[in-house]
Amino acid sequence: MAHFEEVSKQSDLHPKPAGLVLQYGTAGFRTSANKLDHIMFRMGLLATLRSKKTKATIGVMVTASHNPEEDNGVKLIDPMGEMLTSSWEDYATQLANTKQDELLTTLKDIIKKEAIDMSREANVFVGKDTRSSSASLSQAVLDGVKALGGHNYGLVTTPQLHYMVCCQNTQGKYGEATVEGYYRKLSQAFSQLAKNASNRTDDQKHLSVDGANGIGAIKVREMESHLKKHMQLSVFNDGSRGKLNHKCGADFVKVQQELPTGIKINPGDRCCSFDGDADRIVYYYTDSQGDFHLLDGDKIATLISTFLKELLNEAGLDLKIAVVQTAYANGSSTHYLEKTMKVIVKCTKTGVKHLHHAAQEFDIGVYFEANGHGTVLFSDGAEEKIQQLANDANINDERKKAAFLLQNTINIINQTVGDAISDMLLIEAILAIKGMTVQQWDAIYSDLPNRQLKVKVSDRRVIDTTDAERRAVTPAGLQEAIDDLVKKYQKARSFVRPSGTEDVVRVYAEADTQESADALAHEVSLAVYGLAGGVGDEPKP
Ligand code: G16
Repeated sequence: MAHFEEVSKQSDLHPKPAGLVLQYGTAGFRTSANKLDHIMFRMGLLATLRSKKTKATIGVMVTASHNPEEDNGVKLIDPMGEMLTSSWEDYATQLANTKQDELLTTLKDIIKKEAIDMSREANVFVGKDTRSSSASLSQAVLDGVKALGGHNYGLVTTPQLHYMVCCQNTQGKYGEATVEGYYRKLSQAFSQLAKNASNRTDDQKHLSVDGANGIGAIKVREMESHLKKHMQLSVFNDGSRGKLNHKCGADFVKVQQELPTGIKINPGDRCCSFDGDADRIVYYYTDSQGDFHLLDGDKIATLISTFLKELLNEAGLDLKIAVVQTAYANGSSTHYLEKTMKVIVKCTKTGVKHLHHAAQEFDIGVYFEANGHGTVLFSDGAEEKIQQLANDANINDERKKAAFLLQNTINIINQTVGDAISDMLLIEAILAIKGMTVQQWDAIYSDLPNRQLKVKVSDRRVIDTTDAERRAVTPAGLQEAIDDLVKKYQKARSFVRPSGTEDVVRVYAEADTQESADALAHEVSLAVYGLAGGVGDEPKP
């Protein structure tokens, strides 16, 4: 892109449809795949600029994650494997929406504002999910980075790309920047942890995985041979037949609170679902009555933070641990974490980028969205203290073992972003070490019944929120209406927010019974429909 003429020429091959306006949302750009070619090309350009600016490798992931197969999307990954910094999200939106003949001017503006030295080298890692549109769209990204040395990783999960970007920019300190290197690092840590479990039967080692017919299924199969001794996997919805995310995957299971299609299990079997790009995971099982039980991101955060707190106690380490959640966190989980576990709990806006930043403020920050998107961050200081303790020859066996488990916990976790495969391995290791069944894990606390709904409105931007999305500021009267409805029910809570990945308004409600949660969610949906410009049929109970 030292050559603007080349940009112009290439850009003509990726024209922007007139009038189309898109925003860099919760997780980058997301919409129907057929509207995204120019966005991909332009994000290739932006990633190149970001790389020159940061003097580091930048990632571009082509995926629409939990959305239907017909959609696609793109998100940029910053040098340490984290999400693109927010000031550059604005450039992404500007570049996406600039008219075809003004592209060079916008590009030059960004270069000037950021004082980018265009003679620098750029390096961009590009990855894609299994959607049918992802091949040509990732090629459009590569066209954008073309003259500047983009590296095409092909099919990878989103967290694998985040991981490889971080490895590359830390010169291998975080690990080897290859998918094989990722498998090796995680599986070695898993084996070390699993060694500390008491003997388990094959049944206890067994886990059923719903791959959402996406990239996660392919990657977990690739990894299987590394895990064999300590884990037995059955992979369902592996993409050989069904459609991506259709009646399966983490989002379907969480929102519908039912088993995914295509999975064959017995009562009590431990199961999990990934989403379309394998950055989310939820667990579940059915009981002898056939009832479905979900263990979502809140239960995962509770399990992991309990495990870490116990290890810190045993190790005699005084490190500050916190759990970061969003408004979707079940009220029972927040209550349990604050009152019983006595850990600090923070609430941020939806989107892992917000949780990630909040978690960075603590020695150990466990962050999870209720939808199963999350990970654990260890500060440099915390890692050093754990390392020092592990190397200390004068400590007793209990402290030594705790330090060893903490070290391997750090290695099994993908600290760059939420990662279904890494989270799965950590959860499996914790359950094995604690000798805990999925039912015992589930019994730590009982979720308040809840319901999530979607409402179609003509322009979802009419809804503005505050207080980490727990209250609506506009349209006028909406929050008052929600407050009045909530008062009718016991232990009730409800909020609404515009989605950043789909063209809908999301409604969440919880209450003391499922009937009440369902009724409240429906009534709040009607209020949104009436006050925020609902389109189509009125929401039905
Ligand atoms: C993305 C984000 C998540 C967010 C989810 C839903 O997930 O990465 O942090 O919770 O979208 O966002 P919204 O409610 O704004 O549509 P994914 O798995 O689709 O990338």
